[in-house]
Amino acid sequence: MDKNLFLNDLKLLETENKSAVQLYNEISALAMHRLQASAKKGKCAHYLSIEFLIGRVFYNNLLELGVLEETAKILKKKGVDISVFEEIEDAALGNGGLGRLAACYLDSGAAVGVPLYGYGIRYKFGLFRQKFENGFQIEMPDDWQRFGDPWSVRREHERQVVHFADMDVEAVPYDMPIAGKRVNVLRLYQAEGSESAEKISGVLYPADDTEEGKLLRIRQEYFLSAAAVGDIVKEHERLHGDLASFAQYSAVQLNDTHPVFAIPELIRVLVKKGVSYVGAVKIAKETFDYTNHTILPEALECWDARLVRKILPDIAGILRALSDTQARLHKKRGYTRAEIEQTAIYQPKNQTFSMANAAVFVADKVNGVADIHSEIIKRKLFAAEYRHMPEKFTNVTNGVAQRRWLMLANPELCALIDRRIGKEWRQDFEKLSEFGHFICEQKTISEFIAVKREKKNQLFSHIAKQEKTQMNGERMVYAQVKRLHEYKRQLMTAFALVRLYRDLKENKLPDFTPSLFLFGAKSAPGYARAKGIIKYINEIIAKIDADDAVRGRLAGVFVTEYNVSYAEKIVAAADVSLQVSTAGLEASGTGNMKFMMNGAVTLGTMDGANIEIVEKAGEKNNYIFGARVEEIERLRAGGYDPAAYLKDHPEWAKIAETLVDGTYSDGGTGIFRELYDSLLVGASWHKPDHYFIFRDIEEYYQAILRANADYAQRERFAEKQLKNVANSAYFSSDRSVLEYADKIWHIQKDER
Ligand code: 26Q
Repeated sequence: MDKNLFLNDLKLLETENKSAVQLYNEISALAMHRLQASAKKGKCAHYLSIEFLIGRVFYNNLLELGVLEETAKILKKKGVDISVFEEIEDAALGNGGLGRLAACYLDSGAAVGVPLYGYGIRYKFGLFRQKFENGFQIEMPDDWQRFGDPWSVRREHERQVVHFADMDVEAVPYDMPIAGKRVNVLRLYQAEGSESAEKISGVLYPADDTEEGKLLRIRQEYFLSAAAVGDIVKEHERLHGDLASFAQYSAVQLNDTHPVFAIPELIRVLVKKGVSYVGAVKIAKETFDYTNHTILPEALECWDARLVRKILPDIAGILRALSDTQARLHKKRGYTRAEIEQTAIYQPKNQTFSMANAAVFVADKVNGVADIHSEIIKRKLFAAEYRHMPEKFTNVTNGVAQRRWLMLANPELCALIDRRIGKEWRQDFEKLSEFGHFICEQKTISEFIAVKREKKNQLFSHIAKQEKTQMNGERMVYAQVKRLHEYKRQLMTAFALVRLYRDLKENKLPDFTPSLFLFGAKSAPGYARAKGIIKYINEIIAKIDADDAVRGRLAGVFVTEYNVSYAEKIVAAADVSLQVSTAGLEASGTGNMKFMMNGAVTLGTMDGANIEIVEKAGEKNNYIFGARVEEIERLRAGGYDPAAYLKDHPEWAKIAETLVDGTYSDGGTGIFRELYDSLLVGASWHKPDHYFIFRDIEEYYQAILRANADYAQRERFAEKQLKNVANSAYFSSDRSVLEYADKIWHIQKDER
């Protein structure tokens, strides 16, 4: 883009008497007008994802275009503060890590010059907006388009028809340019044509507890897959003609199993165009790669074959054929009968299609998202495939876009880094490590402490506005912000908070540094226990807040409507990043990286990317506690008994009792009792304390206290924090995307 053309347009823009929304739309349009997608040369990668958690694009795009500062200046001259656009909502077409990762990867692909194209669904409603009523989560629809969608272009003439047995659906693409060294495109499809067609792009993850819900989910997944495959094939034919060369020009990354219908769909399309079935399978095998993001059994998709057959008979047929092909091949390769059963795409026992097995069978490369996770995949989840085809498996540790998560989120810290090492690191993030030479300097330390104070003040004034809670800047800030899930163990933090409250009240912690525990999380609407945990935390916070004797030393805030923009403020302000999942269960985590970059120490378990964070920044600069994955596996196999731990630690037993002894009220819903039972009796199909809270809680509490005591020596603590900043370069998604390009897609980046 020619920056000057844009800036000239901007200078001519009339701003008087225009609302923020109007200006937002007009300025965005000026930038869009000057943006043109880069030409496709050579091989391209396509990233298929059911979620894209883009967040606010306005500032990010201007930053990527290199005009953010100038724009702010020009607007200021016209009397407009650029921060007015913060009132425009984020596009939350995703719910967590997997969707945010997709957004960071697109950002990085463009920034480093890798031709990487996103394909997703343009949901009418994003992830619900959250409110609390009496401490309970309330969900409201997120009509994100009400401010307009100036960063997308509807491509009317590139619409396609997606066929289901009972209806045809129009897939209309909306293109969002992703600017950087090159301009890539995120193409989101909207379903049109009839009322039932429109439902397909209605909401993210519709409830699937009924047959109708399951069918809708299958329709969504196929809709995305078919539209993307149709588009990629058409583009290939336009640019290269011959389908035999398809895989030479296209890599398709399956972001978890949701877009796995793209596999049978590509085979279907190729066969229809005259390629043999065997030839089509071969092309598919060279085209697809698969990233796994979770090992939780309940998240591994298995679709009822009957349902797939009902609305997608051809696709069901191809999946069956593929499963037969697979069985023959595996037999030939010497898989045992048990291995053949485990890896089978079609599972005859329950008549389902295992989408993960389809992905693993066809994918050229299968990767996990952090070292430990990739090892678990090889050792456990896909052990049989790994035994026979070890070369298929690889790791790419996740990363995050430093442009959003450091440069936009924390310009104050960036300015400090600039003052020490110049500005080059902004283009070449690895250079950030040079900052390491300066972090023991008194001057750097005091400036860093001032930056943290400033970021806390900014966060606290935002919190004051949003949550009507006052806070001052002289507090240590512990933060746990992420999706609400039992394995992430927000409940364990809640117990620790109750303990802190009690110990402070009984004056057992005379030297405790005043602290804030910050929570942010949305619970899936149908996930009762997760919602119970939110209510429990809100009850605890309310009790502390009402207690004059403790309030000054301990506070909690559960922010409402936690989203990408809130996260930007929280990661910049926090001192301690709480990453306390049961070892082995958090595939990677990416919030942990965002906090690290901004100078929070990690207080967490040896899980996901925490391990690599600690490896880079040093264990002594972070706070590691809890059972390692080997111990968890032993406990799981050998009859873990939470009651035994509680016998040794009666104080924790008493705290667990607060779920049922009337200390906190669940408003008569019975959900606290259900949580209590899940820990001590076992509930649903799980054994008691399935996530090993009582194994880890005492160590967790001690780690919280250790960090708190260390913080009293503010400058020593700041050094630890700075060590984390200086060693965070590895966690840039620029590095991740280049690894994908190199190891998995075999794509060159643009050399310009
Ligand atoms: C599956 C079946 C039925 C219904 C829903 C799902 C489902 C939906 C969403 C399964 C998984 C997800 C999302 C998973 C996710 O966000 N995983 C996170 O991915 C991040 C990026 O790799 C990691 O950093 C996190 O550790 C991982 O939890």
